[in-house]
Amino acid sequence: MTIRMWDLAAAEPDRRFSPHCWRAKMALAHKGLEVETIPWRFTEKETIAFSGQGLVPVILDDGKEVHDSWAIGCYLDERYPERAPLFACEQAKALAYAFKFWVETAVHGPIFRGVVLDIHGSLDEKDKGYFRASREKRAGKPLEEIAANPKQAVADLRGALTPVRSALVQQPYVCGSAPAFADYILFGAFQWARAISPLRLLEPDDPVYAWRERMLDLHGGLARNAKAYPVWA
Ligand SMILES: N[C@@H](CCC(=O)N[C@@H](CS)C(=O)NCC(=O)O)C(=O)O
Repeated sequence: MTIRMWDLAAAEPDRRFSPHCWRAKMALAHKGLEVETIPWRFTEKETIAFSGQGLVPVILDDGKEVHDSWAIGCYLDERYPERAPLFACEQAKALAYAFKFWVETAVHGPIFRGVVLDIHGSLDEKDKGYFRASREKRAGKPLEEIAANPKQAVADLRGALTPVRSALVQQPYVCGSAPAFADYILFGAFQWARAISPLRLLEPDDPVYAWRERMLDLHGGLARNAKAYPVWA
């Protein structure tokens, strides 16, 4: 039975820009599972009320509801152990869990500062007020102030990526010779930016750029073929 997934969309229903939803979609593809994605807007809380909370991704797999991208990754490995693992062992899973929090602070932070106005500009009209109010409350300042220095945001991002860059000089994926969930965690952040903003985050001579190219090609070009801005050559 096809898995259903509620997936954050901009005004254009096929512009899917959530970093957390991208993790889940890449994980589902990694497992070779069929998924039907349902475009969802920030203010459509009632649509996912059955999950008992208000964030996406949410999946329904044969009547079983799972929300939160990390929980979805764990669920998929438990439910489908015969398919390619997202975590090679408990130790790899624990390390990926720590990596997730690093990505959400060191990587999501500067990307958000770089693309927040593009996000706002791309949203369905009914979402714009909610997005502005919730993000301004969280940051304690107007969106325009958060976005005041995109050059600095890009420089901060490139600096933050130093440890991952060093690893990617030696190995093709964060997880080694083949991609796994930690790669999808980091990649979700890049696909978030690429889906919503023309801001150039990486230079082509950056090993992280080459990694992103490999990630874009995975699973039949799932991410590359999604609606997005071009990756600069
Ligand atoms: N920890 C959650 C975070 C999910 C999350 O923050 N989702 C965002 C989209 S990227 C959302 O649904 N936001 C709705 C809102 O802000 O009201 C996960 O990893 O899935």
